Amino acid sequence: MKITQSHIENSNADLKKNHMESFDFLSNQLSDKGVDVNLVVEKIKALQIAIPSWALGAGGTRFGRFSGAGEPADLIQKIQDIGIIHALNKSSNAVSLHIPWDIPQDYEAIRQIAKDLNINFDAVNSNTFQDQAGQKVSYKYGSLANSDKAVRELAVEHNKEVIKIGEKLGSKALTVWLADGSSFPGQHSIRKALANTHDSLSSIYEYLPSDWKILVEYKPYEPNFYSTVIQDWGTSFLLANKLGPKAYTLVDLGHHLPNTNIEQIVATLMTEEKLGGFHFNDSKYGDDDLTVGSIKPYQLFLIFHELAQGFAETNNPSLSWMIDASHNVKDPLEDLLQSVEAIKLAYAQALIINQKALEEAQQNHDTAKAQEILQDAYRTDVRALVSEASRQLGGAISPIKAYRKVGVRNELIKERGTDSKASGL
Ligand code: LRH
Ligand code: MN
Repeated sequence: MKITQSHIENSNADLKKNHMESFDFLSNQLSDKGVDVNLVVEKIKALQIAIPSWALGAGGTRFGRFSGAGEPADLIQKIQDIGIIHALNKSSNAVSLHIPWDIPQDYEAIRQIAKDLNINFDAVNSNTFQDQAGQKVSYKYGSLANSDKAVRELAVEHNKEVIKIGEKLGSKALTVWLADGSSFPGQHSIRKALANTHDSLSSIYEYLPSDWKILVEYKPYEPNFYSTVIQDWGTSFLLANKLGPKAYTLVDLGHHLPNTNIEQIVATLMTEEKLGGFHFNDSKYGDDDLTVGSIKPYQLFLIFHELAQGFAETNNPSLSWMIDASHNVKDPLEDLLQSVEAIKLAYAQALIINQKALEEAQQNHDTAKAQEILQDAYRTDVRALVSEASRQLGGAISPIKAYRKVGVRNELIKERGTDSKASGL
């Protein structure tokens, strides 16, 4: 099924009057505070978030998976689903593929469908955390870090294959996340594992096309539960620096130990111009891969505060903005629509912060005033700004209301049946 302009107009017709009143009221309030509302709306319109190809079906845990209905059964249907999301919110014009879960069978067909739906190809993800059928050696004890040279070589070859696939689709970045580590003290040499990883990444780096980036994703634990070779931002940053100018750190919001100050990590990486991108999600405990902004919206706001300032005051290059989520109970497309909305809301709140007044308060060590300035922006209901940005781009004032009004899931079930199952996590 495809979202048509009349689908959008039907949904917007119900909401337009209230929306324009809210937008006008908010615009006047913000203009009185010296905010350039048009500039803020333009910046929100320019923000595009890539959708993960592995999160368009129901996710699961080791305790089970409750399959959804009308799931995309192949890559073409996945790109069609991302086309539905992008048609509704005009802010999801890219897909991030995971290989081998989503190897294109017909490149020309995939490129054509993506082009028709205005979908680009963001970073491609390698996978050396699962053994493939017929694989000669196993990744059970690691891949790029493995003490066994043959395993490391296989993992390096896989990453080169992933780059080749990405090149055929127009992608310009490779994301490497390693499950490599140990679950018991003494299981492997922590220093040798890190040295092997650097060695292997160097071989991949040499193979990287000149206009590509390699995004090094870190994670403190799972599936290994004692040590993970690339466990934190410092290790990723260390490797990215050793590899060279095309290597950057990727921040997955769920990959931090409790109470980690993620916005400080973002600020530090931007100072070093080594922030490469994000895997947005939210979590209460571990790598829960929940809807963005569903658990810690204030943290997301503080991260976008650092991003907005970082882009104004550092030369950190443009980022790969991507979601990485898993949907155990929600409709995957609704979950992704809510995540993109939450990201745009946090960005809008960050863009209306009175930076000048904040710097003055910081200079005067007026901590209470600084908090007042920050939370004035956070406590401003900016939903009308985000809706207006979508409306001006020809999207839905409320993407999730439009999704339900059109009855997208029922249409997909009519087309695909209830048993089609999406590959991925
Ligand atoms: C690891 C991770 C990584 C992906 C996977 C799907 O937890 O965040 O980004 O490869 O999820
Ligand atoms: Mn991730």
